[in-house]
Amino acid sequence: MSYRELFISSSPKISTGNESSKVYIMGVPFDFTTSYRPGSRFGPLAVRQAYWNIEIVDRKLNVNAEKIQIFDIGDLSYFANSDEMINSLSKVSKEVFSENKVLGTIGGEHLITYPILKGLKNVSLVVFDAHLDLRDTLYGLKISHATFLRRLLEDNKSLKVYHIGSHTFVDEELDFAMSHGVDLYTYYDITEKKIESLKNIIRDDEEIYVSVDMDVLDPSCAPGVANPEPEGLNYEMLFNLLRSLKGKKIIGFDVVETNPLLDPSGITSIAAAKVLSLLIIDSAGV
Ligand SMILES: [Mn+2]
Repeated sequence: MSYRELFISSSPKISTGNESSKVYIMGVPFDFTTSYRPGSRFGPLAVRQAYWNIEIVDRKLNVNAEKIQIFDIGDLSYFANSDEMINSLSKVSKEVFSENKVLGTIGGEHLITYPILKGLKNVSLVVFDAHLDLRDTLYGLKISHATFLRRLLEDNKSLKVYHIGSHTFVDEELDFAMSHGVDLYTYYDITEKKIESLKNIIRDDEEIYVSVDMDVLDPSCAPGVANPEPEGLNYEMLFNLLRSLKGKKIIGFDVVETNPLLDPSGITSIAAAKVLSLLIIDSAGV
């Protein structure tokens, strides 16, 4: 029996293809360490529902994501605490990567990126996030959605990180980022230097994993997140930066922190579905 069969539940899917698809999608309905406003465990279902119902044709890239074969393997279901989530998700993601598939994950809180990245070597991480998630602890927790990136950089000192769109972090996090070689493009760098593309920032032959925390968007664009921080990228800025990753070697991606309980109009889930569609287009090699 494979780990997929052991740890994954069946739930509404967004598959357009079968197991031979290059891009696999999964959900991780986990929000146990969320410090402020829990509810992102309901993200995978809401983002899938939005994905089914919006137009996923991108006219700027001129690609219809509906025509791209993706295979949705379901939701991670076997965990009662953070350690169990980390254990089962690292096994499942390792298994999917070993089959040379691109793994796209719908969260859930940002801690889910930790087990996925932990097992990867020679892969750079591209993070879009209002926060740095580089605290040593948050409310006493070492393993949390506010510390995941610090734990990753402690585990793997050579991990290359491109961090895009942050605008709220404490000095401790900034010091850690600087001393660990994080390539930081804050929201203010992006607006003041008018950075619209990552084409010349990331090499074409560099394998990358892309993680999008929906709170990188201004809360007026994405109110349904666990930790909204006023100010941030607008849709056009985020989508253009994501479009600029087309042609890069994307081996996996995630879209995290969507909280449908705080999203009465559904706009955050809809924006997350658009982000998902762009990442599918970028990574499918079409
Ligand atoms: Mn964040």
